[in-house]
Amino acid sequence: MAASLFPDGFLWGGAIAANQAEGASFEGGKGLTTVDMIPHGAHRLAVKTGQEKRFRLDATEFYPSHQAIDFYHRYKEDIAMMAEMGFTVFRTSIAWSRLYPDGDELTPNAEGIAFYRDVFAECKKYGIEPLVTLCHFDVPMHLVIEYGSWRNRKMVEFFARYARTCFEAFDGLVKYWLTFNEINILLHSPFSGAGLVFEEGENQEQVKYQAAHHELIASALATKIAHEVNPENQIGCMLAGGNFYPRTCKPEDVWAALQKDRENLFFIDVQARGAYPSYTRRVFAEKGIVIDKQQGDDEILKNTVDFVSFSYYASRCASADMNDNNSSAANIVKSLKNPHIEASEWGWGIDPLGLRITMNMMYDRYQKPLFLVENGLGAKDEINAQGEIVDDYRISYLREHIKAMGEAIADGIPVIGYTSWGCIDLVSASTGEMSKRYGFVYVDRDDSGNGTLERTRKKSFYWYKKVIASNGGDL
Ligand code: BGP
Repeated sequence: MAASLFPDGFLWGGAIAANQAEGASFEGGKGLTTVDMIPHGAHRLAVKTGQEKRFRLDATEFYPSHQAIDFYHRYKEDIAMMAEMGFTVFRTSIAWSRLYPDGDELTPNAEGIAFYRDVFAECKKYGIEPLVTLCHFDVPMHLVIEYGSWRNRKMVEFFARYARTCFEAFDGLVKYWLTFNEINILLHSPFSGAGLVFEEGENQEQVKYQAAHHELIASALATKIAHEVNPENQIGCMLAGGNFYPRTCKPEDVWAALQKDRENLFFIDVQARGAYPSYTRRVFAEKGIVIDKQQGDDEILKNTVDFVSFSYYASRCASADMNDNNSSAANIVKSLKNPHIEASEWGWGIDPLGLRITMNMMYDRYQKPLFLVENGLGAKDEINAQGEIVDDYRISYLREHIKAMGEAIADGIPVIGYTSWGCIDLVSASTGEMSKRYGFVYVDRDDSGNGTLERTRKKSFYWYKKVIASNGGDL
């Protein structure tokens, strides 16, 4: 067995999100959220990107988030399986609308608080540290309809109230928090990312960046509040990560890749360094963007995060002549195909060295501890005649990425932990399907919502258990 590159106390675990796992969308006083309006099927993309307005549920359509994998009723069984693998961290999110069904109430829904207290206490029972995202693609629909979601400054107040409620109600149970999941996805999938729906003819870039400003202010305020409630709280930002490579060494391609990286890193530049980066002046001017800032905003933004978290599935590739016809989405962000690497069935480039490159770049840039909070391979699993799921492809993907993360640690980067995505199978955010699976645990449910929901350990379950037991030494 090779010596472990991981420090003592490194947190090992997995990640899920409320809207992709809990189901029970109409229980416990929960209000409807953006993701509850995103149907499975032909209209999915148009709704997700804010090009099609859907403020009402169509009874003939199927909404995967409404039932998901029923984590809401089965969390004890599920967390016990995570404990069996030896998890020391479990990432999930709080559904904002379980605590504030409409989002703009003054007092929270006690049933929602009780549910999450139970979930976090269950984790603690096994010595698992919860890592909790405050908003993972699920803005309460009432806030979208009444206020236009994050395009409206009022959202800052609603979010700050919700965040304070969480920090106070779960104090002593939760120490690690993330404000917005993949905050940069707001630019690429504006409705699922931030509840934005566009009016005809408006400058969508202006709307997106104004909404981004409001989220950045809300995130900084939440960070401030978290530290006031308990100085032990550790707050992270969260980026849909993955560096852009230039398609060739032509200077124009290198410049294009740098611009693409900046487009995503802009958010973390603000959250981790505490101010708008200087390059935004020119970029905003060229796009006709004028940010409406309030007095005091620059001060608020100085409340920087304690650590930088990110998802990494694939590296990306850009060129000067990149356009909608020659690029496709790899984890929502458009990228050219990279001829030097293999890709998953969904075209996401598989690139473990890209993870090491991304981590080195991020640490060079931010000098804050990193936390890899999503990584994994979406794949179609088969159950064999013996009733087993032999997912060697998943093991091999994870092994290579964990190795690359180990190398990044050996490069001198402090890394808090690793939560692989979808440790139990759940609904895919991009496709809305169950058949794109990430889990160590198989869930019997198909793309139309049929199945017993029974849980089965895959081969990767036993492999990951061994990885954790050896602190990453036995891969
Ligand atoms: C990220 C999201 C997750 C998750 C993951 C995998 O963008 O934060 O919610 O779903 O990607 O993506 P997908 O489910 O589309 O395969």
